[in-house]
Amino acid sequence: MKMTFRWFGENQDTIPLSYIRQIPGKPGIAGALFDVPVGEVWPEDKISNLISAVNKAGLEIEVIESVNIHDDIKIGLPTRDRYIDNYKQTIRNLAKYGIKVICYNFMPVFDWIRSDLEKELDDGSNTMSYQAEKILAIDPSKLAEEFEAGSKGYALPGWEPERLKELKLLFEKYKDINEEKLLANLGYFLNQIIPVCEQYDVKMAIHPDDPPWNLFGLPRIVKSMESLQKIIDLNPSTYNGLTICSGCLAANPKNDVPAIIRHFGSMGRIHFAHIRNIKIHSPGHFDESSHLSSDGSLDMYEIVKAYCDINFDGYIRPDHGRMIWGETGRPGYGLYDRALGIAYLNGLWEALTKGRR
Ligand code: DNO
Repeated sequence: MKMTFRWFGENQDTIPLSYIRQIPGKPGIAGALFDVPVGEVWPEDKISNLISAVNKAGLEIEVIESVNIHDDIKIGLPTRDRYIDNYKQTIRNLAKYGIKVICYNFMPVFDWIRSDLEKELDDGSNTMSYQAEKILAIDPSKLAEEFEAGSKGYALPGWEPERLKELKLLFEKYKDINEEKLLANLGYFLNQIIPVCEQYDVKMAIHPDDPPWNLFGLPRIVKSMESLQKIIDLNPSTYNGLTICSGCLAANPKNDVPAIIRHFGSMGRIHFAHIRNIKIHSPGHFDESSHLSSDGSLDMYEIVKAYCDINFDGYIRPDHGRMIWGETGRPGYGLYDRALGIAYLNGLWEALTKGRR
């Protein structure tokens, strides 16, 4: 496996690349451009600046998280073809600079959702939390404002203000979209772009819906073993692959994450792994815990073992971390707890791989 660390760019991240360089094992970067509107082509000069900043710090970048998908593609509007053409050009541009994997998601309107961005835990750290009653009590048209207020000025991934200011209109556009239509629109998109991915050797890795259930009357289609299988079946190429996010999928306790990893991993369809732990208090109520098994509800040993057993050689990253030791920054994306996550995951990996000999 190839360890990575998510970084938001020079003017967007509180963490300098020189600090990431000091994390044991020198992780690669999972990066993105955050100043290109969703749907537009990522310009070569901006890609080149990102890559050179990372390389100058002595690090590599081969994964992009995310190139987001324009809503017209998800809704299946006639205008989608223009956005799909743009997406193809972005793939070509990224390939030119050595990018191997693109993580993306297909969630309508909202990306990941939490009811609290800085819940205080017993140990005094802060974390992100989800409580179904709180979410259901929120008017979805206000959710974007709440996220903006809670983010303390940090742009949150997938919560682009320019897109979300038209929320009512966006909801209106999705009114006839059910799970079947959304899946068909994903199939249309994949069948258009996968030949370009094959030609340019860039693998697509769809991220699960977070949380993995439908919300606000909007359909979600990336949430279980069965739904992941339907996506794999849309296009037979290995370039049509998955990001397996343990914390996302496990929010539904019916999802057996190690079994999902073994199933799709042995087919060579997992290209990116997000590993984090959550503490499930009751159905629909969880906090993001430290990565350690005993701090949450997931067995991280079993999860990492599943990746080891399939000889996973794709990219991995620790996922969200808590805010600890007084750190402040973009919720979920501080340095300390994620660096601890890396040290722990590397430890599990070393023990598992050496123990196998
Ligand atoms: C949140 C992230 C998501 C994820 C996208 C992938 O912190 O897990 O924004 O990057 O859904 O496209």
